[in-house]
Amino acid sequence: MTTIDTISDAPTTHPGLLAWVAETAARTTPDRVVWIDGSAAQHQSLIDELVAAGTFVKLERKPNSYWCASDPTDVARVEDRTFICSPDRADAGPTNNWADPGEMRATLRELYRGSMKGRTMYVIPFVMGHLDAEKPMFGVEITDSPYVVVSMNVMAKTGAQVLERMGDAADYVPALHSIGAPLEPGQADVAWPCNDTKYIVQFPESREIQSYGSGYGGNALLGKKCYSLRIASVMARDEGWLAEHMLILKLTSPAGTVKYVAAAFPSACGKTNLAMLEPTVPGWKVETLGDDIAWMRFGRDGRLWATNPENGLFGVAPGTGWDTNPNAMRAIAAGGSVFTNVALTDDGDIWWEGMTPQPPAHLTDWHGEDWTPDSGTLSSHPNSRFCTPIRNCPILAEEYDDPRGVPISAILFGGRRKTTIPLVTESRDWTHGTFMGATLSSETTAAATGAVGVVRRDPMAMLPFIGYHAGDYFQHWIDVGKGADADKLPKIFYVNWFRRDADGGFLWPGYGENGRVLKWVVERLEGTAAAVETPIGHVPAPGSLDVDGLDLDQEQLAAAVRVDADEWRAEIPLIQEWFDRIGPKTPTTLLTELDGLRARLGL
Ligand code: GTP
Ligand code: SPV
Ligand code: MN
Repeated sequence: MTTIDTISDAPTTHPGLLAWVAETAARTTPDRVVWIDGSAAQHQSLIDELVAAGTFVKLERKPNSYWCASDPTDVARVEDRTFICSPDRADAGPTNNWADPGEMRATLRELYRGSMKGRTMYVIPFVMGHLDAEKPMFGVEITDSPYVVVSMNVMAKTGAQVLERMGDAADYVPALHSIGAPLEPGQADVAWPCNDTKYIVQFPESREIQSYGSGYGGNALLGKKCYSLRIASVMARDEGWLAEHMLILKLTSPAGTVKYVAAAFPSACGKTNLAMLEPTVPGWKVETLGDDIAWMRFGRDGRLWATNPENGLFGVAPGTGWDTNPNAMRAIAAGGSVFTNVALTDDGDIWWEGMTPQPPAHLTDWHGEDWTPDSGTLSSHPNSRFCTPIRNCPILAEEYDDPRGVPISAILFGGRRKTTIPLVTESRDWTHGTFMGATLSSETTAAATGAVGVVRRDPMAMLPFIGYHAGDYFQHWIDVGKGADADKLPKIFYVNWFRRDADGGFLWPGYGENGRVLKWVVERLEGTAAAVETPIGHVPAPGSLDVDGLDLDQEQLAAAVRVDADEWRAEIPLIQEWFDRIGPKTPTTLLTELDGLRARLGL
C-alpha cells in the first residue's frame, strides 16, 4: 500500500482539518482521496459513477433523477445502534444508549482500520444553515460512499464556498462515516455495500460524530440528525437556544396576516406534509420554510426566530400523491432527485403506494423483482424516501434564505395516536405546552428499525435525537420560557391527525384539511375563535372549527375533537411511568402539571 499525500493536493490550509484528513486516510487506507468542491460537474461525475456501478438507475421520466435500492437490511435509522458517548454516563440520560467514549473510540478505531480499502475517501466540507450566519455551523463529513456524497450535496451546502469561509481556523464538527465494506483487489462490488455491524455515535462534549456500517439516511448523512439535532441540541442547551425536530411554515390569512408556525411530529408522522400543505379553506395560503429541522433563537425583539439548517428534503415517499401532497409531487417532478427503495415503472419513472389511486399494472419493486397489483407485497419500502433540493418546492417562502429566520407565533406538537388525543388542544401557557411536548406519545413507524405501531413517549418528537439527558432537556425548555417575555413566546398546541373510529378509519381527513386546524390556531392567537376549557387544555368550541364544505358528519367531528376523561385517566399511569423513567431530573414544574391534570380528571 502506498501512502496517499492528502496535504499537497488539498484545497485548504486549515491545519486541524488537514491533520484529521491525513490521520483518517492513514487509518482507513482508501485508494484515493477526493475533496468535494460543490460543483455541478463533480456532482454529475459521481452520479455517472453510481450509474456505471449499478447503484443508480437513471429515470427516463424525471429530469436528472435517479432510482436506487439499498441493501434490504439497511433501510432506516438504527436507534438501538445509536450512542451518546458523554464521559459521564449520567449525561446521556435514561433515553439514550451510552458507551464509555474511550472504549467506543477504541472499538471504532479498529472497525475503521482499513475499512475504505479499495474505495475512494471523500471529504465533504459542509455548512448547516446559512453560510453568512453570525457563527456558521460548519462540518466536514468524511465518507467512502458516493451515494452519501450525492445526497449531502442536496441536503446541505457543500464544497469550496464552505472551505473558503472556514479559512484556517474555523471550528467544525468532524463527522466520519464508513460503510465498512473494504474491497480486496479484484473483488466485485455490490450495488449497496454496507456492514451488519452498525454504530451511529455522537461525542457531544467534543462535538464529534462517527458512523459505521450503514449507508442510509439519518445513519449516514451526518449533517442531518447526528449534527443538526443530536450535536446541535447540546450546543443549544449550552448557548440558550433550541435545536428541534420541527417543520417551519408561513401561513397567510385571507386578510393578508402572516404567521409563522413550527411543528414537531415524530418521524413519518406528517411534518413534510404539513410544511407543504395546500389548505382547502378558501383564501388561506401555506408556504414552506423547512420540513424536518428548526433551529430557534431569541431575536433582539424578544421573539423566537426559526431557521431551517437544511438545503434539501429527505421525505417519506409512500403516501405522497397528487391528492395528499401535490407540492411534494411538483418538487420531485422538477428534477435533481434521488429516490431510494421505491418501485420503478416500466417506462423509467418511479411509483410508490399512495402516489396514485390505481397502481400500474407492472413494476420493478424495491427488491428489483417483478411486481403486479396481485403480488400481495408492497412495491416500495414503507420508509422509502425522495431526496430533493428544497428549491424545487414550488411554495418555498422567500424568507427561506434569510439568515435571521422567521419569528414563530405557534408551536404544534403532534403524534400518531388512534385514541385519546383530540384533533387539537391549546395549552394554557409555555409550561403547560412544555408538559404536552414532554409527554408526547406516538405509535412507532418504519422510519426506524424495530416494531411498528407501538405507542411510546416521544418527547417533542426528539426521543431519538436528544443529545443529552432528557430531564435536562425538559428543564432547558422550561428555562427558555422563563427567560422570555410571555407575550412574545409562541403559543403551544397539541394536534393528532391520526385518531380512529371503531372501524379503524381516520376520524379526520387530514392533509389539506389540516389547514382548518391551522386557521383555528391563528384565530386563537388573534383571540377570535372560541374554545372550551377541558382538563387537558382548550379544545375547539362547537362551531369554532371551520368545516365548511367538508364532508364530515357532526358525530365524526365531535369524536375527533372529544376529550374522553376515561381515556385520559388511563393515560395518567403511562405518563407517570415515563417521568419515573426520566427520574429525579424530571423538572418539578412538570410533575406539578401532572398533579394538576390528575386532579382535573378527578383522580
Ligand atoms: P420524517 O421525514 O420521517 O421526519 O417524517 P415526516 O414527519 O415529515 O412525515 P411525512 O409528512 O412524510 O408523513 C409520513 C406519512 O404520514 C406519510 O405516509 C403521509 O402520507 C402520512 N400523513 C401525513 N399527514 C397525514 C395526515 O394529515 N393524515 C393522515 N392520515 N396521514 C398523514
Ligand atoms: C426521520 O427519521 O426523522 C427522518 C429520516 O427525517 S432520517 O434522515 O433517516 O432520519
Ligand atoms: Mn425527521
